[in-house]
Amino acid sequence: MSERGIVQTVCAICNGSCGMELCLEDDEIIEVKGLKEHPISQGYLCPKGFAVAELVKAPDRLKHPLRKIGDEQWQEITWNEAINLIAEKLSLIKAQNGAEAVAIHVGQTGVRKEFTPYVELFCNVFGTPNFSSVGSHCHRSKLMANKYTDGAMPVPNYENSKCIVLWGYNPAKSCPPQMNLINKALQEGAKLIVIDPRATATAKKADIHLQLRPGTDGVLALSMLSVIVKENLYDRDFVDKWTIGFDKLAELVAGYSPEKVEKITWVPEARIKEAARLFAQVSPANISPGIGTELHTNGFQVNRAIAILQAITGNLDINGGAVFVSPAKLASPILKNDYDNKKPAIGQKEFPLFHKSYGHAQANIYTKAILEGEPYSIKGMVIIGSNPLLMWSNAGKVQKALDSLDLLVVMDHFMTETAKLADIVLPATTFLGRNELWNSASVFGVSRIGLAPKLLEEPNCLSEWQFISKLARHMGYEEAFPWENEEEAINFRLQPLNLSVEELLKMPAGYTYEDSKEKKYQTQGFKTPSGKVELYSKELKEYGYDPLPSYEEPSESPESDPETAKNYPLILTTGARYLGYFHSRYRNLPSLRKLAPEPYVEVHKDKAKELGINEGEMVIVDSLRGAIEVKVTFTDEIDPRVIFISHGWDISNVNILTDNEFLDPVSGFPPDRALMVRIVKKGELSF
Ligand SMILES: Nc1nc2c(c(=O)[nH]1)N[C@H]1C(S)=C(S)[C@@H](COP(=O)(O)OP(=O)(O)OC[C@H]3O[C@@H](n4cnc5c(=O)[nH]c(N)nc54)[C@H](O)[C@@H]3O)O[C@H]1N2
Ligand SMILES: Nc1nc2c(c(=O)[nH]1)N[C@H]1C(S)=C(S)[C@@H](COP(=O)(O)OP(=O)(O)OC[C@H]3O[C@@H](n4cnc5c(=O)[nH]c(N)nc54)[C@H](O)[C@@H]3O)O[C@H]1N2
Ligand code: SF4
Ligand SMILES: [Mo]
Repeated sequence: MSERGIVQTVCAICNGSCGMELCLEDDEIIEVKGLKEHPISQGYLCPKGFAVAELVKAPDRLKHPLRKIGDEQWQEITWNEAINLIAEKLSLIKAQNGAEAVAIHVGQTGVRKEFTPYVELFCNVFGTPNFSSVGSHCHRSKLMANKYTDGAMPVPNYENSKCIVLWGYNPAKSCPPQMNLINKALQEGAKLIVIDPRATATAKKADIHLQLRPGTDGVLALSMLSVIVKENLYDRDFVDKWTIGFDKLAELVAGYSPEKVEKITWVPEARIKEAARLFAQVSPANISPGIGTELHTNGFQVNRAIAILQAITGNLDINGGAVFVSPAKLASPILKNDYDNKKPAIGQKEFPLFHKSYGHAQANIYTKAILEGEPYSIKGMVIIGSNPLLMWSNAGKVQKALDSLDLLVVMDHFMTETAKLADIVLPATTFLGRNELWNSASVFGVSRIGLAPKLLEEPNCLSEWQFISKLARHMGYEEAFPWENEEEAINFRLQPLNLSVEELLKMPAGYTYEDSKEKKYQTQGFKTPSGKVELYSKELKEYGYDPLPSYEEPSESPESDPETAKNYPLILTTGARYLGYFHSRYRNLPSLRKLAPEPYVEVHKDKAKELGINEGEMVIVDSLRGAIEVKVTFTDEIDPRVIFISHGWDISNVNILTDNEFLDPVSGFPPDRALMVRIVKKGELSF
């Protein structure tokens, strides 16, 4: 007899962690609902959450491990066979080229997921320093900027805020439960400033929208600082007691008057002043920097300048400002400094502070290692929950690199463009098929941890933890991988909290591990070398970087390279999020595909007229890296000098156009949001 029941869990697709209620009959999802009792999402689910049954049952889900036996020809194999083959090949590469010739990459799927530290542990015991994650192009540029300014990344506390700045961040699309909190604050009278090259729906409801040239965020921030310093709008007491380097900062920002910066950013001088005054005078206030500030060659320093705005206005670690919330203290399985060899990780030399901060390789330059043997060759890669062919910058080069590996293993739900290049493809469970801890600290500033339990059996699929632990044990690493199952491994992680899986299962709303307190720095100081907010960072200077958040033009801009701009006169920004998609995911799910059926280049109609192109026409967009064909749609939301293309499509893959040569010098992040391109009518460019 079939068994039907209602179960509660948390959606693990994005960081929103919405409460979810599923009606299950055996292993079928009969109904998906938002969980009304969930303290943050309160019953909300976005279209992706509602599509979870479609995802689980998608007819094109991978159902078996596969081994490539010819061009687009695959043979079904068992998990044991797959693990044997992978272990054999990894050992061979290690014997012939050294363990460092293997790189393992975990994509967005692994962010804050339980399996990720175990994958890193596998790299440790295998002996490769080349573990990398999506942190190579997501979030870490701003995390590092905050680390080298205030010691840690504070989380905006929207609920109590009177002024909210969304800076290259649009949670209406990227994290709706956060947008719901922001909307509540706005209803209670909070002011909204949006800094975005696009007049998004969020920008349209802002009190002030600064519509800047993509990639000029840094100089805009310096100019806002110049107004705040000149007009004495900063918190003098906080600055005197808790910062170092204010005089040097004041000297720097004095050179960036709004009058001068208007010409660079395209933002009218009066608006820059208005925004600076509003932000500094309405308290408490906070800034949420999004990926729009990070995916630039100057993204690290942009985020230093933003962090400084947050700090010197006295909005750090206060309710309604941005607060420091510790992550839950979990046991880490990662073995530090236990590599067989001492080869540096890929990117360690080029981006030493990135490596020092995370101990990881910088995936954006794997292509160089693979194709040019610089600083040494990578011969094998295991890619878990990532789709580099569509998501990594300079995709043409990425394809060449992945194609030339001796071994490529991809673990995914679907036969993605990247999986098609693999030697072995492994079918993963969805988040409903594995045990998963969730934590609200870094997104909502709430010190709460909980468990989303395994709810479904997904035949022939393994969770990532199961795969990596089976592979490790098969290769003789039982000592490092003593856990018999996922539950034991999670119990190990929970030890410092004195909690267990069993106990967490009885706490559907989660366990609160810390009381929130304001101004913790008054007793503990800031987690920087000086214990203060470092407006001037000696450590940055020691590493050869600018100790102040100076502004550099993007690597590709009409200002930095006017010669190239003559041929490539348009500025391309890419990747702003669509509610129904998650990067390259879900174009195969009908309920989501119908929300955005095809990719477009968005062009202002005045520019289209000038170029003689029509709505719906296929054109070629060309950059210094490559060219793609894409359909034109008109928009009046962006400046005529800027065009926008969404990311994640296999047809019209915008990452063919993006760059992985000129990267942010501190974080190694790629410039996906400000590049020089041109639009050419079809037939006018051989392709
Ligand atoms: N539905 C959905 N949600 C997601 C994701 C998804 O793919 N789909 N991805 C998740 C991930 S991994 C991330 S990192 C987050 C990102 O979430 P957000 O940080 O909100 O990122 P985006 O929506 O990509 O970009 C935000 C805004 O940046 C603007 N922008 C573009 N260029 C610039 C610039 O040069 N300067 C400024 N100031 N703004 C610019 C864009 O116009 C856009 O409105 O979203 C997460 N949530
Ligand atoms: N041009 C441009 N490029 C960008 C960006 C941009 O704004 N513009 N944004 C960048 C950012 S912020 C990010 S985070 C990256 C994201 O880059 P990726 O991490 O490569 O992005 P996804 O498309 O989410 O790839 C995830 C893959 O994991 C699979 N998957 C989903 N769930 C699971 C699971 O539970 N287990 C396993 N094993 N696989 C699963 C999906 O099917 C998909 O193929 O892209 C970056 N690339
Ligand atoms: S916003 Fe959507 S994808 Fe994100 S957690 Fe909520 S339901 Fe899931
Ligand atoms: Mo991201």
